[in-house]
Amino acid sequence: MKLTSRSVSLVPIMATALAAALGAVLVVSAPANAATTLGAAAAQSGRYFGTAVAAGRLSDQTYVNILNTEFNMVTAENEMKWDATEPNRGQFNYSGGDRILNQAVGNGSRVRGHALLWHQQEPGWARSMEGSSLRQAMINHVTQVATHYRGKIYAWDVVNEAFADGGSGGRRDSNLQRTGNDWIEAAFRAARAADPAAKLCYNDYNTDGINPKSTGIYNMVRDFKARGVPIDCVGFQSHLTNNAPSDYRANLQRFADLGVEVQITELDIAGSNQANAYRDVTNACMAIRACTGITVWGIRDTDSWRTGENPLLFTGSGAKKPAYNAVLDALNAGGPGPTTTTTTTSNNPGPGGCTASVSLNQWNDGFVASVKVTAGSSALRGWRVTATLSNGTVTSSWSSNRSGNSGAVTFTNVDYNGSVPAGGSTEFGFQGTGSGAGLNPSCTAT
Ligand code: G2I
Repeated sequence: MKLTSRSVSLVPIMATALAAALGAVLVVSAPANAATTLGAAAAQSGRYFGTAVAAGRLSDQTYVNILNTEFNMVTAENEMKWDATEPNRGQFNYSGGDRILNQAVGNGSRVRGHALLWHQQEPGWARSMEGSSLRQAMINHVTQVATHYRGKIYAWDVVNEAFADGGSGGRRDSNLQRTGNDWIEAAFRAARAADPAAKLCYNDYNTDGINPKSTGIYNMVRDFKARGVPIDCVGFQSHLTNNAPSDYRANLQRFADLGVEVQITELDIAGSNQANAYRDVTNACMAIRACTGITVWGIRDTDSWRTGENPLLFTGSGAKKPAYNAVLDALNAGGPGPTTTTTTTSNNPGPGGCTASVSLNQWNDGFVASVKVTAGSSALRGWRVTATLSNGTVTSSWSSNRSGNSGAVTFTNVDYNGSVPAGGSTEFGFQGTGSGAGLNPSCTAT
């Protein structure tokens, strides 16, 4: 049986509440019945543990046994990329991606989509394109693929590896980039429109510490948040050798502080310090509530793209390596992940009215709230949402004008999201310190 985050995530909360009620000091110790698989161990704190999967290996029994036992998130290693899904312009092929998705779903796992746009593994027809025709083809690709998988993907890597290595902190040159600097936000908006339920991530490598490249991405995410471009998560690939950078955790934390989830998306670690480095990376994720999960880039060393470097958790014959035990122990000892609650308040939803619902990510001393404003049976020309913070303070907000930062806080539309068609919706958000409990949003058409 798989543990679900819902069934287990209450345990630490109840323990904390009990300790608080008794005025006791909460002694944290390893759970008496530590989980024995990576997925179950991660689920104890509301997180996932995933792997990249290659469709061609799904007929290998050793591979499938480990996959089904240990992991509860799956990424298609190549099968959802542009060259695989749209080999000819306008002709889509989902066979490999569907095979991986169906296998995962049949096993109760969720799926990370990888990757809608990447300058590598563009199909030949797109590689030879530029300018506005490429922009059109690229947006069509995002729309078609995200629509095909609508409602089935936990998070999409919407754009992969768009930043340059080295000290510039800027974008990498590619035909995608040459269509205009706004290509990334255009892709995110198209993905959101096609699959509103999927979390939308930007994913890259060599971003594992605080460096010019990760800072360039940080600035982009901050700008997206400020302007209401829909981005929910940042993926840190973490293809490492020997050690994670010493500021690995601090780097994840600064992104989390922008109000996005952070995910470790393609972890593999070569070198003699492997087990320790895997432990450090896992501990870093466990220490950040907005770090929702870890994905390793393959199961056995022989499945790795890093041929001969043995960077994974299982040997070629499928035995658990010391790095496996290091990760399992760190997951079992892990701190709490995000608790997400969704509340909907429906007031005056009829003609001229609107409803507001809030999805709240709460951790010890802070929260991120995403609020969805939905129009009633007639279109909105403007809206106002009031939410109550009895024990928290708003530190920043996006896609809205705000008045106040505690008590009854009012948010109104900005110029680009005031018009909402009948039955349609738009989102804004805010983050703060303290508790976001009991926000109880109410919406009024203006
Ligand atoms: O390069 C490592 C990863 C870096 N981040 C993005 C990931 O998508 C990327 O994954 C790798 C896959 O692990 C490889 O399996 O992406 C490579 C492509 O750049 C994948 O390699 C390709 C080979 O280049 C092709 O020749 C081969 O047909 O794998 C294909 C399928 O086996």
